[in-house]
Amino acid sequence: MSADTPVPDSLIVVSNRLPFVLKRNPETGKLERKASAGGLVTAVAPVVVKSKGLWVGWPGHLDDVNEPIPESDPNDKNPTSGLLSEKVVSVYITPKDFDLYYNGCCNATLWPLFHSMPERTLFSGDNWRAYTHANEKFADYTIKALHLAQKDKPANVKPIIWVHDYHLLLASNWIRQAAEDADLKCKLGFFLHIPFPPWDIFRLFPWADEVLQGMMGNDVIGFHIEDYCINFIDCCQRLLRCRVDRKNLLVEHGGRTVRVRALPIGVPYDRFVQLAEAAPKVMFTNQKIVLGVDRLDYTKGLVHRLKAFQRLLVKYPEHKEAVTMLQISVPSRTDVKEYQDLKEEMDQLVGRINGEFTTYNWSPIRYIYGCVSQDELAGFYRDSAVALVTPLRDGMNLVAKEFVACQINKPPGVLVVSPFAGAAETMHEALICNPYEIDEAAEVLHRALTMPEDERTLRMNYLRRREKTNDVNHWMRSFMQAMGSQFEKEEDDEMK
Ligand code: GDG
Repeated sequence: MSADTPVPDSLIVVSNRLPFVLKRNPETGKLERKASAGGLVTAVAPVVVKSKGLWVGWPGHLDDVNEPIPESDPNDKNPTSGLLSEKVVSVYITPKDFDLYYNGCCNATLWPLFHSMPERTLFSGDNWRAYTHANEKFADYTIKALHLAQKDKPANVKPIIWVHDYHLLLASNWIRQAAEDADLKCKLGFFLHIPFPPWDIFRLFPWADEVLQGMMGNDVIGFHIEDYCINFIDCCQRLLRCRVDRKNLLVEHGGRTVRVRALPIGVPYDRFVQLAEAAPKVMFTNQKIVLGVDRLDYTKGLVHRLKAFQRLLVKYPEHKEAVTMLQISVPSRTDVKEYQDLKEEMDQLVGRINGEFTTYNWSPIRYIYGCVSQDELAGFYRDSAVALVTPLRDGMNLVAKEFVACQINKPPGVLVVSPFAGAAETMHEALICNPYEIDEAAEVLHRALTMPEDERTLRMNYLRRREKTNDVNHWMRSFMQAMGSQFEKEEDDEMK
């Protein structure tokens, strides 16, 4: 948290998962708490702690729901360590309901639909009902948190409730209504971490109106980029018949005005620089590394990326034995069939490409299906010649930004970004590559691998400067400011 981050009266964060993972130690039988090192938690948790706020979320499947959440290790320097168990509100959902809500509606329906992939989208009434039910539960627990946050505080305290992501699109409206009924004051904000699709895709969802009404419970809604804001405003106008102001990004609904804002997320830049400074040199190869780092997800364009690399080796054989592709694929949503199929496809493709090109002392692709430590990751970011960030669709993409932060070597490497990632909106000096055009993608990769040093340096300097300024603390600050000014300027917001 930076010194000038506005600290609200009390910040209540609501997200699908709590900001740490609980695991039972098989030897002691005790629950243990493992911190999350993600940028979101790093930026947000200290503000929750400082504002004496709370975090509402699902703790994982627990056999005994009355078992207390363990405290973190007092020597632990992680950002959630000040988040004591009484500052955490656990949302309990039965395993069966959680499966329909999370694997079903969230990951088999909303995820592909919001990434504009309707052919992968499963429409199921049962899943939707479980989603509705889960959102009601999250809303109930948030109201409990609001009671706790206001206990022993002056009557004029107005906590900020900040709801995150596509898992909780409906919760805000119920929170608002229940808070009003109980005469509890609060401000409500929402941030969507994935794209908001265009109207023509969004309207395919049979319960599209309900989703929009749920979101309308907020005072401020943040998206990564302006395109998503415009898509959302379009949907409100066309499906809910709201009055909208596109210039000022305002939507009027039920006598209230909701502010829509483009607030692009950043990364903990300084932390990645420190990790890159400390990481040992990557020793496994003396070839140039072309790096990919992704959750194993069909939106990330992994199959297209491998095919582009294969094409590069055919078109430009001079890269054989001179370049190695390192693809780190973190297992993700392994209960969902689409993800199991993708794993199968990737395993086969890696095998085919390696079979086609491997020589006595070189294999073109090193494929890690698993998670590496953040220290190790920083070393890979630093020592790679090219990072390929080529999703078919991506809300933002933090890997592009983390790579740039870790590029401390001179001369630096090259960032290649898909135009379909939110990151491409601001990372103007990256090489842009349409992942669907395999031939063209191979050309862009060749260009990146042969780019002169001075051009690499110039591009990387601009990229690094921008990401350092617009880091994750800047994002946090911008959201808090957007929330704060909502109430200072309430009267100005009324549309003429
Ligand atoms: C959603 C949106 C948006 C990856 N492999 C390892 C590892 N990672 C970390 C990276 C990065 C994170 O995972 C991935 O972040 P992304 O932004 O790329 O993607 P999503 O998970 O899909 O996130 C996305 C984001 O929310 C934030 O708003 O940018 O568009 O889809 O931080 O470093 N970390 C470690 N080992 C790995 O092997 N330690």
